[in-house]
Amino acid sequence: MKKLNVGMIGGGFMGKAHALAYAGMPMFFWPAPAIPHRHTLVDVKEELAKDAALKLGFENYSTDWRAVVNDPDIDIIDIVTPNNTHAEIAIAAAKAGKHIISEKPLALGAAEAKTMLDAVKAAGVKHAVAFNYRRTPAVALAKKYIEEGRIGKILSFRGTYLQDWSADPNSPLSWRFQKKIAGSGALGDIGTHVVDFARYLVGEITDVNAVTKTWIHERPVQTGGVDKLGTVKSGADVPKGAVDVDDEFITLVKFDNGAIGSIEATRNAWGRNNFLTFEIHGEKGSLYFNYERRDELQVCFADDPSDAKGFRTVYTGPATPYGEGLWPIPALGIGYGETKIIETYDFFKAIVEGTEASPNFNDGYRIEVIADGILESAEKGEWVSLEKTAASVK
Ligand code: NAI
Ligand code: SOE
Repeated sequence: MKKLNVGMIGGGFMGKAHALAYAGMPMFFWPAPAIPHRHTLVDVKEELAKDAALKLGFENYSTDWRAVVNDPDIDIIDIVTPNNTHAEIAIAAAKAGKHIISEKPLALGAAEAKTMLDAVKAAGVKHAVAFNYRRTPAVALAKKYIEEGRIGKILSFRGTYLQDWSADPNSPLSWRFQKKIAGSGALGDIGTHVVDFARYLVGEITDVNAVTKTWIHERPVQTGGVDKLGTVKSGADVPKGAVDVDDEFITLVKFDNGAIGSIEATRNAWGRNNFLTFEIHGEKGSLYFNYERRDELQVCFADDPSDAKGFRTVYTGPATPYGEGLWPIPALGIGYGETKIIETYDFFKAIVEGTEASPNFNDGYRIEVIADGILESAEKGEWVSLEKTAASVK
């Protein structure tokens, strides 16, 4: 069976998730399209790279991503580093003829994302952006129902992504609060996952009207190289650094097919952990999903008998999307790891079969256009047409 050698750049939180997926993919989806070989892991310091390679099962380690990108033995470059590094690594990898999967958000903004899209198109390599939540079987089931016309023409989409890991002002100044590294705040970090749902399930977004807020303007500076998100609280005596991104945004949206909706995200919602949800209303029914109960899709069909009409729960399992590879009976439990395993399976299939991966850098670019539009709208206090935003990207 064909083997594809992976060079993974970054050995943090997402490094772990992607490494798990490389190990697990053939165990779930057999015969696998190709066997992922964890060839080389790169991180910024030798001790980080060596430790992560050992922990995550990579054969080699390096501190030089350029050398790995240009290594003729490497087939795939996997970018799991902070957002400000995605473009430089992806463009070099495309020039070296490597297939690329990049974590989200694709870039710091639409202009940078466009340079990445142009590079992969020119090189003719396969490219994917890691919006893995759409790989949750219940989300893929919602897509199937929509495509089958089970809820009819879509009228509206309401999407949220609410977390609380940074609601405490003493949680550290992660790179996620620094514009030069993250690009934006809750918008790029978690809001883009909801935008991906909206585009995947409903269609292209054409107009936005948004507000953004920064609630906590400074946070304790972290010591040590490894990002701790909200997990380590600091005392009052720790030096503070400025937050220059949004903590929260809410936007109205219009879709090109006439549907309307709203999208919101915050990391300051006490009690909400990974409250990634959507509710979709169509002319013939409604669908509701909440990632915190990710084995379930809530459905209501207008033609259900009137004495039994109302939301009911469909549990995902062997009969629902990706069920053939997952667990043998419904509701055994889908986890974050399985979404990454499915993402890897789909990406490897695209490479081996020569098809377009999805979501890919074009989707990543469009999502950056929408994110830029949201920031512009919040600043101007008015509706923004995304065609104009896209047209202004050189
Ligand atoms: P992290 O901070 O935990 O890990 C990043 C790693 O990259 C660190 O080990 C760091 O030392 C390393 N690194 C930084 N610059 C580097 C360079 N130039 N060369 C080599 N290594 C470098 O960050 P995390 O949480 O893993 O995030 C990485 C990316 O994944 C981000 O773009 C983030 O938005 C995305 N992400 C996506 C998630 C999803 O659900 N799809 C979940 C969490 C993060
Ligand atoms: C932090 O908000 C984070 O790790 C995001 O970066 C991820 O994209 C999300 O999936 C989980 O939360």
